Amino acid sequence: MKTVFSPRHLGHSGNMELVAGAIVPAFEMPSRAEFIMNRLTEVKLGPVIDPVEHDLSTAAKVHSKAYLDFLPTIYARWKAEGRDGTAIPFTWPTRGLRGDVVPEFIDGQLGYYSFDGGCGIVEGSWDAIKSSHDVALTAAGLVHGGERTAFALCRPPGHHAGAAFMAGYCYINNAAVAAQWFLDQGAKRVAILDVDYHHGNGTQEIFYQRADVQVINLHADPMQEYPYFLGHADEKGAGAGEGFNINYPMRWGTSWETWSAALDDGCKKLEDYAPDVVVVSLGVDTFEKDPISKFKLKTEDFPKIGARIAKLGLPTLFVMEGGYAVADIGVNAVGVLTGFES
Ligand code: Q9C
Ligand code: ZN
Repeated sequence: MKTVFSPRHLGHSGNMELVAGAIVPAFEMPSRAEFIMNRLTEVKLGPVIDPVEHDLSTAAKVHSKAYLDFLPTIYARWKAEGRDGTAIPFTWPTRGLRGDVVPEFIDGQLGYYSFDGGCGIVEGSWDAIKSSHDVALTAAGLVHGGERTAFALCRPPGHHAGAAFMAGYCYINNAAVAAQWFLDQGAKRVAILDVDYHHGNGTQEIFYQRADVQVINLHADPMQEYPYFLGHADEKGAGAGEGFNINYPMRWGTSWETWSAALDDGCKKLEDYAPDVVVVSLGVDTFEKDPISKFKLKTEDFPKIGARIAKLGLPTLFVMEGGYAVADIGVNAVGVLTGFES
């Protein structure tokens, strides 16, 4: 299996986030990608190639123009206010406030175009975000070109980013852009299978009213876990998209037995949908030792995830999402990929 990877992710370094009442170094850190790279080299997964630059025309079909115009400008505007460090939002247009007027000042705009304080921006963030987007599209190109599978080693991740907001370490929704790109190349139906510990709220929102992308999410119950405000089992899609969004919320403490039953059910629904291609939002924060998560998957479980997905017999693009047990992230993420190939 080929991997697409860009060292430009390193621009997104030194980022901070708001956790439990404190601004702390972000759990989503550069070493995550480096551990995955080291592991896939160690097991000789296959060639690692650089991304090809892509313009934002596909991204503009899943994100708003205003949001995509805003993202690259954030840090320069932050600095222009005499600030340094991480640009972090602190105020949001919640219920009862005006969501239809975009404020002028940078702090107001950061709030307007975000969901939480876990999506800071530093000097090199935009370049890394753009490279992550290019990684996803380049890997999608490999699958479109006839490879059975490819691995987009994206950093930063994407699945919390919605049409017009960043959230939870995510800025551009790489998996959503890739799915849209497959459709633009002639695919009739694309399935996104999101196995990250957290609900992929951004992906759900983007495709909620559409029948051409089936979105299947396995995740921690939003009653207990971030993103809290989306990801319930009764969210099934709307309008033309009704029936094409499927959520499997699971309680803290979930281990392989329960989780794999949900995966199996999701895979059956995916087969019924008969997509031309599968995009896997690959998070490994379901791991028992993940520092911000509360599922109990073990290292030996990850290859079984890959094997189950392989059984679908469909062209499959893996897009890296979360996973914060840095010392184990390489073995676990690459475990899914080798399990797929076995
Ligand atoms: N107690 C992804 O996995 N913050 N994003 C949690 C820690 C949100 C995770 C705070 C976690 C977002 C791509
Ligand atoms: Zn996650």
